[in-house]
Amino acid sequence: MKFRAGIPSSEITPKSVFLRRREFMRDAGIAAGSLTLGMAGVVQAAKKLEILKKDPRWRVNEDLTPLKDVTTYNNFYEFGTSKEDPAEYARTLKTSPWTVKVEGETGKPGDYAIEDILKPHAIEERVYRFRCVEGWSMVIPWAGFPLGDLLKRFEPTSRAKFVAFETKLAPEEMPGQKGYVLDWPYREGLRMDEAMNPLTLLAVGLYGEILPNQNGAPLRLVIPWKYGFKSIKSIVKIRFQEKMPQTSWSLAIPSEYGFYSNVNPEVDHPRWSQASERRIGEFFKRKTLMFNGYVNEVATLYKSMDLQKFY
Ligand SMILES: Nc1nc2c(c(=O)[nH]1)N[C@H]1C(S)=C(S)[C@@H](COP(=O)(O)O)O[C@H]1N2
Ligand SMILES: [Mo]
Repeated sequence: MKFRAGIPSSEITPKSVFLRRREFMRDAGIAAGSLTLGMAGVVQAAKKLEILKKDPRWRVNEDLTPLKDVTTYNNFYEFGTSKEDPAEYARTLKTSPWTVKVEGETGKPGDYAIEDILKPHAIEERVYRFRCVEGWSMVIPWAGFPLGDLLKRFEPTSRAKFVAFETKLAPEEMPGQKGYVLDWPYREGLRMDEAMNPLTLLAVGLYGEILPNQNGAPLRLVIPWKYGFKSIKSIVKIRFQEKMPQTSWSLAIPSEYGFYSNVNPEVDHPRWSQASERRIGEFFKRKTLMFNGYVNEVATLYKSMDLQKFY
């Protein structure tokens, strides 16, 4: 079944769906920061996304975290290390034009314009739990499509065991990159089977709108069974490789952040417990769920692994 944000499919003709997708394609290529209205105050115009699918299978039945919190309480160290920094500073990130380099063990290496990346994919809305390693969590209605659907198009070779991702490197646009907080650019990676898992989302929006810069425009991962830092923002590179990729946080502090980083209430962070979390907007803590509640979807990926060791 297809839905346009809140409107049943019976009310939209295939043609209007097509036209609105074209509109999205155009809009998605426009930097949120360039859609400014007014003068000094810089008001960002929200850009509506065409949501074509809302499958109940991918929708957590819990209260959504308010849009305001999702877009003003962020981690995006390229713009500073405090939660308020990204909302305040991320407008300087230029998201158009945007090119993604695809390289390594792939039959289709090259530089792909974001329009070409997005073209064949229907945008769906998925409501996922999102758990930061620091102990807070949210419930966010993302808009995007399964990462695996994109990766298949690049025809990974049999040697592609992992896939690595990089965020844009542009210190003039991302002032945090002028300082050494992490070894820039921000890097992340997944094992191929994790990347192909249908839960793994490539997001282009949230709350029915194009991603605000602070949430990782124009393209970011959302891997809901892993701690938030795996969900890399503003992606410009995808590399298929045989070796396990280096990742920013495990490079920075290997004893605290591993490659897998699956949400696991039984494996504590060396400096704090991971058994519970604070859902943004709630007063009492709640218990953290194994794989953030996605056991049915992902437990088989790790069935023969010692999760204390492969944290
Ligand atoms: N490039 C980049 N991606 C990043 C980060 C970052 O600092 N830089 N922070 C990560 C962390 S720690 C979290 S919790 C999530 C936060 O995503 P949100 O701000 O959209 O909630 O983004 C992740 N992706
Ligand atoms: Mo995080």
